[in-house]
Amino acid sequence: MSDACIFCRIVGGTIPATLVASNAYGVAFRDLFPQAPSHLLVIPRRHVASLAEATDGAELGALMLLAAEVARLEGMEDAGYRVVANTGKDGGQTVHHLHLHVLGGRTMHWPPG
Ligand code: DGP
Repeated sequence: MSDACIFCRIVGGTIPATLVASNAYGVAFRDLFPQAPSHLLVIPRRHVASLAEATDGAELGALMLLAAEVARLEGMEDAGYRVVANTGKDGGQTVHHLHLHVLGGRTMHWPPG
């Protein structure tokens, strides 16, 4: 847990966020700058800087299951949705605490920008 990390502070409750779901390993909340009608972020409770730093398969599995759960809660299961982990500079990562974007509610395009 780092006081300098926005997402650690959301986990700790010192920065407000709209929480949607959680499990033992992670929490899911609404993105402050949504890029789709439904845009959630799924993050680990402990500080992991990015997917490149991840080492715990149980943690990553739990985060993916939480992403699927929030997609179900948002009613996106049938129409589909996208899960993205921007990683590092070329990946476009701006917050250096591992997070899965869960995007849906509209048709996604490929290739991404
Ligand atoms: P990325 O660019 O992949 O690192 O995505 C970071 C996302 O985090 C971006 O979509 C905006 C979101 N975000 C940044 N600061 C906050 C915040 O304080 N609260 C919430 N809910 N989302 C945030």
